[in-house]
Amino acid sequence: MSLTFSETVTGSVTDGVLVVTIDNPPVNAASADMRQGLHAAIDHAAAAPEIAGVVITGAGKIFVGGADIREFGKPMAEPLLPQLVNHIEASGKPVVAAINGAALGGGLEIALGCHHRIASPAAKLGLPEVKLGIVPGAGGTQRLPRLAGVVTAAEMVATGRMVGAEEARRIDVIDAIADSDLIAQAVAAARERAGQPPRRTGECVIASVDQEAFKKMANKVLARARGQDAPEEALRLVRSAAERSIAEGMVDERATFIRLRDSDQAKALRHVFFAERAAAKVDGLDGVEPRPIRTIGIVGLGLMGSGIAVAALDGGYAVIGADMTAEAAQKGRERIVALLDRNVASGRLDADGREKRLARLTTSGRLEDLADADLVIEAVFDDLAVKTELFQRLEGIVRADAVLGTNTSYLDPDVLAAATKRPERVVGLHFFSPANIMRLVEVVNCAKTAPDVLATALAVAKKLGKLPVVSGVTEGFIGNSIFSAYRREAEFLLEDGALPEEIDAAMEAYGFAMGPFAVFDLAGLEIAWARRKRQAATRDPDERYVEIADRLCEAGRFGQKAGRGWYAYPDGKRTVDPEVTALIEAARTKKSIVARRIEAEEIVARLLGAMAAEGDRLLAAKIAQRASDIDLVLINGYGFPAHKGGPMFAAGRV
Ligand code: 3H9
Repeated sequence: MSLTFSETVTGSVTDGVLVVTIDNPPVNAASADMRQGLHAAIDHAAAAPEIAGVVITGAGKIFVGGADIREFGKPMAEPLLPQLVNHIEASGKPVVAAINGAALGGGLEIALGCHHRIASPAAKLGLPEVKLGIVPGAGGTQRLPRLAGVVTAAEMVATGRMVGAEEARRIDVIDAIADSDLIAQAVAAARERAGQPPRRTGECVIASVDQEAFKKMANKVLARARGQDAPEEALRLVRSAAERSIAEGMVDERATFIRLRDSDQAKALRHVFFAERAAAKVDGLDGVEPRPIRTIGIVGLGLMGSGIAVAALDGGYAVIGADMTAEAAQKGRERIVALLDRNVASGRLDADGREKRLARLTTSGRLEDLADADLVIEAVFDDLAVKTELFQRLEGIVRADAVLGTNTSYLDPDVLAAATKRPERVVGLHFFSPANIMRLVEVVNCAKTAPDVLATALAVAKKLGKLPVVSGVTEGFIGNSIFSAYRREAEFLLEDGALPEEIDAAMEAYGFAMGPFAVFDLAGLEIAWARRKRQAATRDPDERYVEIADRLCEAGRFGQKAGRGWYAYPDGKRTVDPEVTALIEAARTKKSIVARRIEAEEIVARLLGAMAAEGDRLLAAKIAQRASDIDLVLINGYGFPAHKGGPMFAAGRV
């Protein structure tokens, strides 16, 4: 018999156990209707003598994706999620969570309120609330440490890290992994526990806390959290779970949750969350099927190419890495192996995973060996003649339907495409270095790119675990266009009176991991110098042009690798260099600029303003589809602090 508890919650009785299914697409979020339905289901079981226990599961591939983020900021209907979780935990009849897929945030909190947890092998569990600028608000900070211990729980809550079923079992967050039929196993578990006092997580005693381990973990987490409030609050709440009752802990947790939920950081991070989902929706691609890609060819196995190769191997593809000579290909192979080894050393990859990846890799010094590739990505020297010749040679090698991707940063991919016989198969795939780590890929929709080629590039980037953002063609695409505007304004600030260390300090206090001048030094100054020299002949003489960077390069100050740039690096440590200060002062004098003191607030406002103005230009020119795409590019490729939402959000453009 089928029972209906609400629009999103139904039940059926199997073997005397009420199996409750949450069906609230797309992610079974804990909406008001879902909470009411689940509450009613528990009441129904309590009142029905023929029911021995309850199983809670989710329809489809997800258990519960968390609280409904769209309800944040609106008045909440009862039962609130913490009330619901307490109600489940208080049930006199055993309640078993059959975790069929992702149990995240409020979803895991519901599972923690159950008396027994069984997960399917593919399930993912976690409390990712800090990624939304909040802490869990339905007991997660109090119940997770009662199962996993304070240190493990605090690390999970403060970083938002998800764990798979294996790890969840190891740290006692779940009781078992289902072999085959999850629901049958959960029903059997409920029957077995019928009539016994339920094991309530909230009544478990917390094991004593290893203070040293906690401190070490907390320092690491806080160093990465720079300026964000939620991770610190998460650490505090989990730690104090060991020192007070769950009721007291939950009052504090709830108050903290509400305070953070209404904070600017949380608003910014919610914007980022929805921006990521919006970026996947690209005009003109509805119903367009990507081409099937199994084998990815990569030409040029330098730093960028080998990073892309590792990303492609991680994504499950067969990879053919090619370079101009057998020797260069061998060097590339060694680079790829070294990157995999590094992942093994850091625990991100196991030995088996390394072997499986290497079995899918071939390297060659002959382009002809790319014949089987479904997609070839070139990552050779950023020179139009070199890339054009390469694409023309590839045309004689790969199948007619193979896709050609270019990783150029500054060249015009339309010119490159026009030099080929089938420009419709050319697309830009602009990775960021190190390509196996950085999440952003600018997918460049060239003038002639076919819709299914664009869809293919997006699908591949997604499978590599990347965040693809579509850009139109303009010099530097979205990211480097904005970054150029940022650089230009930073140099104006120098002339006007600020020093590199003051500008960097202001931006670092704002939330950037590194200020602009530290970044220039890290990236090296010579490429931008070469570009400025190329542009010199066509530059408008009335345009404001700051020569200080040219003076630095002329003095051989090419950045951190050279040991000197905007800063000096004695023993590798970034240090203010009076020689640079003198160069800046000389440049001001030459232009008769009287330096004035510029406060951090003005520095931040001017740099953000310059970025947003360039963003406006990109939107008007339809280079970017939407303001939030620009925010994602800056956050994921250029270190813009996510908790400020990106330059367009910060400037009120969203
Ligand atoms: C929380 O739980 C607080 C509690 O502690 C306290 C409460 C008191 N709500 O990602 P996808 C939408 S905070 C509303 O492409 P996937 C999403 O916008 C929450 N909507 O799917 C998209 O909509 P559209 C903690 C949500 O299969 C659609 O679902 N939980 C929510 O690749 C598909 O999303 C999290 O932070 C939501 N919670 O991945 C988990 N989640 O189609 C956040 C998704 O209109 N969610 N949507 O663009 C995720 O990580 C992924 O969505 C998930 C599925 C892994 C679940």
